[in-house]
Amino acid sequence: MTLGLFDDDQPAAPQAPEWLEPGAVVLRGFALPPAAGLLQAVDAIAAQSPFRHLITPGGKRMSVAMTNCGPLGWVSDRSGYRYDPVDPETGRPWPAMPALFKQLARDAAEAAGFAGFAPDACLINRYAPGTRLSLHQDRDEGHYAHPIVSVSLGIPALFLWGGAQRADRARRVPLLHGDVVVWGGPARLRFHGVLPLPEATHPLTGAHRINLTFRKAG
Ligand code: MD3
Ligand code: FE
Repeated sequence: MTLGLFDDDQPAAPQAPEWLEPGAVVLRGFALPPAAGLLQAVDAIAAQSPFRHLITPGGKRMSVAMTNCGPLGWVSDRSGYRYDPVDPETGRPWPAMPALFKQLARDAAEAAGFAGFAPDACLINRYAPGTRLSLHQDRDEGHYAHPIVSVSLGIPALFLWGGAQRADRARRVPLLHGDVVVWGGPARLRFHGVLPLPEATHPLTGAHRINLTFRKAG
């Protein structure tokens, strides 16, 4: 068997969708064809709105570095979480969402049964070795009717897929370079997180994992 830790192990042919539960589906390798272009676009976005470590309402510095593109960006500070049309760091609108991003999000949502997905927010998370994202729910978007599309690039991570309560047992789902997950309907309010990223390097991202999450937030 293959561990799937390297690009060379990843099949070129489309993989069958893996359902985690109703409303949550993993599309293995769905973003492999555009991956290099996606990462180039991330660099261009970060040149305008740099990655930064946001502060939680509780005053803690998040270990994930974040930026955004599109009409709305997710931000956190001492006053709370919100979607903001302006990057508070630059005082300017977030960089535009590249056509490549919009098309990928739309195609992935359609492959999961959500036709016509048109996200207005793309949160870009950057993980370095040791970076983790503790269990949380995504509740800052009003539109639970729309799915969330997440794209994993670079170093593989172990994603935690929990239940409706924080204390519910979480399963560990490996997310590799090029994997896309679509979360909709009943799965939208599940607790989820990411285990600390291992020390590793990836040919396209070096010592990082990049995750794009596309949402309809406005
Ligand atoms: C399940 N990001 O940004 S992506 C987040 O890998 C976030 O960076 C993780 O959780 C990451 O909020 C996980 C997968 C994901 C994104 C949003 C979800 C899973 C989700 C919303 C609801 C349920
Ligand atoms: Fe989340």
